[in-house]
Amino acid sequence: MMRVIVLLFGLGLALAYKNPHYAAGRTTMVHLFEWKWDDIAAECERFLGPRGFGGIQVSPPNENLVIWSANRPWWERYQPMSYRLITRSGNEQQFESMVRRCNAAGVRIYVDAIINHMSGTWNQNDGTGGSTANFGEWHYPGVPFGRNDFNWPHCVIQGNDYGCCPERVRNCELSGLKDLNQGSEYVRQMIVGFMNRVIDMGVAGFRIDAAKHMWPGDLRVIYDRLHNLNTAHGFPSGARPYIYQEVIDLGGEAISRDEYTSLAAVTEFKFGLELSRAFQGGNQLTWLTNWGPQWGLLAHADALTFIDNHDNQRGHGAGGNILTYKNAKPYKAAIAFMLAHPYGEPQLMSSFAFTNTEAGPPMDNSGNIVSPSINSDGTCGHGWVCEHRWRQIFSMVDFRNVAGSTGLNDWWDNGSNQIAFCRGGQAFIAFNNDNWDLNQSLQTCLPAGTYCDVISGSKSGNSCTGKSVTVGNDGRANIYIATHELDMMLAIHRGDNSRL
Ligand code: QV4
Ligand code: CA
Repeated sequence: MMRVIVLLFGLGLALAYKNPHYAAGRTTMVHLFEWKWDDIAAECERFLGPRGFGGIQVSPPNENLVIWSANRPWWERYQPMSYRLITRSGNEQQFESMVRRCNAAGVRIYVDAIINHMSGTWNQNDGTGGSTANFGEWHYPGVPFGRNDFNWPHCVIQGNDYGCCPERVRNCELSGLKDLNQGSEYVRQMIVGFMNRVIDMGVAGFRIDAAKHMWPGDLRVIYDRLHNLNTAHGFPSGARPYIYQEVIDLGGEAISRDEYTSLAAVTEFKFGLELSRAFQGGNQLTWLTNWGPQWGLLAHADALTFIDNHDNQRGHGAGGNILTYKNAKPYKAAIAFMLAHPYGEPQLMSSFAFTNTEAGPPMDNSGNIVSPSINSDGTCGHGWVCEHRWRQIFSMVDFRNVAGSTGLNDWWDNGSNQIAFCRGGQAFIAFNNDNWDLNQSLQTCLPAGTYCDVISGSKSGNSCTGKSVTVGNDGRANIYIATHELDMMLAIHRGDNSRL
């Protein structure tokens, strides 16, 4: 009996960390990589809120090492100097104001928490908030941390450690980054203090960077000491933060993602890898008929899903041929499939353009980040890609919101690369990745009427700027997707933005 109660309690706690606590009717988050807090607040009010986005993962908000010797790369933000909220994205007031303004617009904020380590050793030791460090002494006065707060004996993770040796993966340094000992009571207090400070400011949860490199037992203690979400920001009382742990597990390593699913959600890296392969023709779309755990993916409730992230879009972290904004046609299709399919908790990537994989965000000569500009057609300039503002992508966020909690039904395929399916009686999508046209009468599960395809265009008054689809009394419609078209999918749904 006691054991059953303990088990149920443990299960309840784990589920508690797997709810993103989006505002009603919202389903999707976007990573606004390297954006400034003031720009994010404006984006919540002018675009993300009105367009139905659920949340934003922001870049690490705590003070990091300034690395001019590598021309201020994006990865300097993964080298903490303290837990003060001051970075190139903004200071504490700006962070707090962003969280308040985004929550007011119905958009939640998730913090990228770097709690495995501090910085590496460099010849410059200035933090973005003015803190210094004595690397040789493992001394970070901005926290403060000293020698006793790190793992000993000193060691650095080697490639083959991942195959054999969990203790080394967790207690040695990840590429020279000084490895904190989360088993220490003092270290836990510093980490929990930082996380609770931003929870109290109104954030809804965390990405746990490098979770594979920390002991699950230590993480459990840290998570269980976190405050409930702040009800003054619209969260229900007793709500636990949403936590998704970065564990790259493509198989074959000593540490598995399954060691972390009892704690909270986990990033599912196989998801983007498999969809990238399929939409580039390396696997037939027909096989997606049983997409989800049968493909070796995590259970639905455990999975934070995405096509690309800030690492693998530039060849850091997990390997594989990942689709990005640079390969737009299959990328948009893979994103559309992710957002149309009920499996997983989806996250979009919003990038700055790059050729050099180390390069930081658009910046001026002093290293200040340059804000994105917004063009008259709604796209971004000044070096920002803003995938979340691409019509084919933000329209699918709306599609997912409309589909809600419905399941998948009326799957159709042609045995190769043409597929279609419904989400309850709410929404319909078709894909054509064959090199011949799709021209077929298909069941859409929608009420009779005329609908605008939200991929090739949008609704404008009483007409469509792109294709229109006529659904008959039997729910069927003729679906046409030619190979020469800009996009390989067509999507229609109930609700104002598609139905004429
Ligand atoms: C260099 C040498 C080391 C030497 C060290 C001396 O390579 O041998 O010991 O100097 O100080 C950078 C540099 C790296 C440098 C290191 C230490 O690339 O050359 O070491 O800093 O200063 C990002 C980047 C890393 C970067 C790091 C810190 O991807 O290249 O390292 O930021 O700036 C695994 C993990 C997974 C991880 C992934 C990248 O399991 O957890 O690798 N992913 C997350 C983040 C990622 C981030 C980190 C973890 C670290 O998503 O963006 O790494 O916080 O798969
Ligand atoms: Ca560690």
